[in-house]
Amino acid sequence: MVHGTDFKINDPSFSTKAIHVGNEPEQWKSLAVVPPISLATTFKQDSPGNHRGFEYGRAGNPTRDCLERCIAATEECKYAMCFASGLAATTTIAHLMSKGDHVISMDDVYGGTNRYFRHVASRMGIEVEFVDATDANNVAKAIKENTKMVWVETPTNPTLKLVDISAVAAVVKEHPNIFMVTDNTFMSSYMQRPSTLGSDLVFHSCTKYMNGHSDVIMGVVCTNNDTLHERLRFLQNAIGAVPSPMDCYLVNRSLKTLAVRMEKHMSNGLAVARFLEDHPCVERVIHPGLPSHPQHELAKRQCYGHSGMVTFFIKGNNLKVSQKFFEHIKIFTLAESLGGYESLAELPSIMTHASVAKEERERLGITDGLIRLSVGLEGEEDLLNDLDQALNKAMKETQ
Ligand code: P1T
Repeated sequence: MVHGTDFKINDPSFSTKAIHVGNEPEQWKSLAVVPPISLATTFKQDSPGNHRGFEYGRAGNPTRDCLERCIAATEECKYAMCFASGLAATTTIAHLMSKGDHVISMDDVYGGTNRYFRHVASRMGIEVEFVDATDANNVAKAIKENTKMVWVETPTNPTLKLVDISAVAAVVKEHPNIFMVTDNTFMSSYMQRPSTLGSDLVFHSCTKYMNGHSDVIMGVVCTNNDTLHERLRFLQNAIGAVPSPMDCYLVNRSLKTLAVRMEKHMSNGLAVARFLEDHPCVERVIHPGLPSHPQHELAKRQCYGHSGMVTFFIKGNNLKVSQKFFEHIKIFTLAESLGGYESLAELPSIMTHASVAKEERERLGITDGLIRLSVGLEGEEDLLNDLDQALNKAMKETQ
């Protein structure tokens, strides 16, 4: 584990599962060590309705099946179901509800999740209420007769607030009709496993760390709950927002290096956070691994470490200075998304969270001077030097 941190000790068998579960050569006649990409959309039946596990590609596909079994193992879950994007997974989860149901969502979530709840789910008669779930009491207070789902994201995108998963799960468990979903995207299954803390469903945008190469859009939902699994498996086929076999192959391939990638994301991310904390052109740095993070103790109790996500407020905290910073970065690339091997930087107020109303952004602290970094796997010194020169130039040119 990275120098100077004392997060929970991780499962020493994590990589063994990520490499082998669902990838057993014995499942193929050829004994292929790497699962084949099965492009077939349909599968021969022995007699009508009598098949050997696969019938039609939307309902099930051998390459997707390998990936789903592998992800389930990394999340310590019985089941995983993959979707064509993170938002396709969100949409499918939302179909677990009916008109008139009430949803409690963490107030600080990915802009697209916020947009889906506010402008899509709500138009289908689902009532969505946003609360600050950093305090589990706020969730308890918001529960109503018709509450069906509690949705949390931790750490949040982009302000890196933490939700105490066990505390919220304890509130939810008092109400047998309510299920809890945890968006684990910012951590990957290597750094945090919400099902072990009581979350009924675990969600990822696999587009991020789980794939880690910025070349696949995909989502996944994991669970140990047989009833939720059965319904979601039905919806996966009935709604049909499934990923392609090629994408399933790529994400399955990427999981083999998840542990080593995450360790390096964490060490580079912490080096960047510590560097920025001492930089004269930075107002404040947010990183759960820093003692200055208000929920540092919770982070150490809940997580096995942190990813490469670092958020900071540039000095001046305005658009002019952040725009100059983005003009000068060279190794960091100005782009949306996160979790890939390459370092990215973005301005949530104008990019990933532009769909969140201005007043709401201001209340959450998503200002024009809040810069989000997805620290990649490049050389640490190169990353620090790049940030240093871009910050210094941004300051000089705006004074
Ligand atoms: O992009 P997609 O695979 O559909 O996943 C949506 C999503 C869900 N949850 C979290 C926490 C996310 O960060 C995302 C996607 N986020 C970005 C594209 C971004 O740059 O923040």
